[in-house]
Amino acid sequence: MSTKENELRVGMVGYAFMGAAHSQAWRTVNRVYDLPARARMALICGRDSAKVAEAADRLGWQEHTTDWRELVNRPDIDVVDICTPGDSHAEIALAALAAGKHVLCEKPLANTVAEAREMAAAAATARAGGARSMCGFNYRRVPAVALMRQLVADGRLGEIRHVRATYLQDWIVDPQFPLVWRLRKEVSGSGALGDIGAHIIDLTQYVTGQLISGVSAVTETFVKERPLPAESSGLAAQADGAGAATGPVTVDDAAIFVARLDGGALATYEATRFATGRKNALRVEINGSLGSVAFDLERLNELEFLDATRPAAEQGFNRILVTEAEHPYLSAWWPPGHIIGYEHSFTHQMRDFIEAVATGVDPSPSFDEALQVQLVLDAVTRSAELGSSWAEVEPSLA
Ligand code: SOE
Repeated sequence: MSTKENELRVGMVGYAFMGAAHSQAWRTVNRVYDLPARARMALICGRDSAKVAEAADRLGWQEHTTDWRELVNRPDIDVVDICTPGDSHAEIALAALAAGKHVLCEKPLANTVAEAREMAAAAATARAGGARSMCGFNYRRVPAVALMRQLVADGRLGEIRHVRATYLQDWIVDPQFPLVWRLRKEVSGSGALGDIGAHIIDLTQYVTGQLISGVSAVTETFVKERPLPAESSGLAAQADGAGAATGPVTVDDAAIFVARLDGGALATYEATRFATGRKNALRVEINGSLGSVAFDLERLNELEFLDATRPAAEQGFNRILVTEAEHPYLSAWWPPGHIIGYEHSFTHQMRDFIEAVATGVDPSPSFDEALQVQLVLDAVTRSAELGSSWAEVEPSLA
């Protein structure tokens, strides 16, 4: 904390969907949680000066700029929060770490393994000087997901045998949906695989404590050419009108793979933007020798738990309503039974980040952990390119 005692001055780069989600969390976190430091929304950065000025006003940032280099080098900024597309993560994070800032970077960490390795190495160097870094896999911070992890860690599931994870969306089923940045490899690194597949990879590894060691994968790009967008916008983009010029889709629309986990479990993963009717359907089921758990993001205040040690007559999946003070993250929120939503996962993420930074502890997922997810993405891509042949996940310490 370089400025006022117990204050972390945040500079955020990006103001679209993730920028708005992070702003909401920075605004809320100290109002809900009693933390050793207070986050100040000091400076927001974006390419378009009129739009970033409007975003600063709407989202609650004190100042705005169009120059991210100014942001990372300003002595009064303690934390750099990166909410841009993947093609700028590495450059901004490396500059911020070199300037001694704490860094929070959206997922996936980078567009390539080489970039992710460089970022993890820079994070290790910066750590020696007291700068902390974390990657924003926000779904870890859904209370029901954290509870799943606790149940596994407490041995309630016994030996983990199966992991079944799907993340299904449908926002590009229409072939007229334009060629937004998420569909261009040079900007996003990959398609459904890195955007939503990365979430279920991180989530399942976090919950089970086991890492994916190898995969066999298929990927597909169903719609290979799309109209160019009116402007390079996000999920709600419009095409540039009838007869618009088109361009090639250079990422996967869907990625499906089987995997082995290093603790002995077998796993299946499916990430797609073509699951017609499924909007943001992240589901995970884990089966162990003593029980099973199932989570569905569309019912995020619930967790299904089967305890196979109970008498046969009482067997069956129980619905735990994850809304109680005894559950992770929830004692600071509402009275018993009052539900929370998507945005709370980001508030919880900021809570853990602030606490770690203020107490000099490494937050998780670290850049090392995010590099490991990147190595899984890479193995999936290699396997798919080689007709689904088995691909080992490279070790992070290569
Ligand atoms: C778009 O697919 C997206 O917004 C992802 O980028 C997010 O990480 C995910 O949380 C929701 O879907």
